[in-house]
Amino acid sequence: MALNREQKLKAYKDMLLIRQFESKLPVLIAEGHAWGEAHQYIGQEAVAVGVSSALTKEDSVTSTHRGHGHLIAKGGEVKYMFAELAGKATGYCKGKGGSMHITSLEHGIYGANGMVGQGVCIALGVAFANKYKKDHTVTVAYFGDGAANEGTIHECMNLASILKLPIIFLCENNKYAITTDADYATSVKDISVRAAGYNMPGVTVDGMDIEAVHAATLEAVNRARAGEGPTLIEAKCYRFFDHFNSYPKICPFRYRKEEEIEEWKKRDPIPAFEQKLLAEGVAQEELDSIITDVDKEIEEGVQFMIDSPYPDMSEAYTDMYTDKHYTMPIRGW
Ligand SMILES: Cc1ncc(C[n+]2csc(CCOP(=O)(O)OP(=O)(O)O)c2C)c(N)n1
Ligand SMILES: [Mg+2]
Repeated sequence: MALNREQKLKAYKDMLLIRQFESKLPVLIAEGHAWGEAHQYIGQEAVAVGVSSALTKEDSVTSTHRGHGHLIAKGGEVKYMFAELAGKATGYCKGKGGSMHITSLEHGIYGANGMVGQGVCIALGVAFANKYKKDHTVTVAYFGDGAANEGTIHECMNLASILKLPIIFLCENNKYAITTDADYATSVKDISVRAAGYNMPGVTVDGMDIEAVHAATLEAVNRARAGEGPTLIEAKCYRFFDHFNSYPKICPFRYRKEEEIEEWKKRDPIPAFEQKLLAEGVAQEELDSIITDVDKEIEEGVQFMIDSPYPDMSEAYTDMYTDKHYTMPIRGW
């Protein structure tokens, strides 16, 4: 079923929230509020939002190192996300997960993942458990074009197929794995054709078009819920910025042409969707008020992050899966 008016406006808001969250992040890192690297999702918003618009709250997702958009699209609140990225006690993982391991089981997010491809293995376990419980939920395993060439993905697709697991393999083909062009590193033009090798449907969809992503995901969701097993969806998209925020500083090597970036930016999913909504009769004022709401949510989120405390020192070893015997004693603690 196509998105209705209310769902479309929600999707528009979610795409803007992701864009604004990701735009704010390098600023917060430069100002010393947040830590680490930011793998920005800017340019790919239509994928996460299109996928989540076909899921229910109970459905699950495993994410990647470029995972902020996946969590926001699944209902994550930006204030707890900012706090997490700043290592604050109020963050989704009490400040201990950070950008690349942010998790919120309440939203069905079984973690972002710094290990490329490994979220897919976790998704397989989640889907297996849910099939066993007969709860009719679906799990989406996000991975990139780079991850698509890792062995683990292929093992997971085979197992999911023979066990008919309710899982969607969602490949975000943004054309690059750090600096490696998918056209060079991948044996096929469309990654979706690999589905045939695992006896499951495979489809390539325009990842810059939120409604196209929604439609393809919904079909796969219906199939999974009906017990018919997995689907591979390849969403062709593009990241507008570099691999992570400070990447150009450590690697000035230009691996893509400015003209290519400009061409993709012309297909920016947000203005494209905005034009579509206006053509369908949504008033500019309504879109403006959504923009104002998003700006406010971001501003309040940043303030929440700044006002939040760091975790207490006594929390250093709680919620951790580290054997105390193998941790290094830290001087002065
Ligand atoms: C197992 C593993 N190998 C290598 C890396 C280093 N690494 C981090 S991101 C990345 C590229 C991933 O590309 P892709 O899957 O296309 O995701 P994208 O960054 O484009 O979203 C690599 C090689 C890693 N983190 N984990
Ligand atoms: Mg990629």
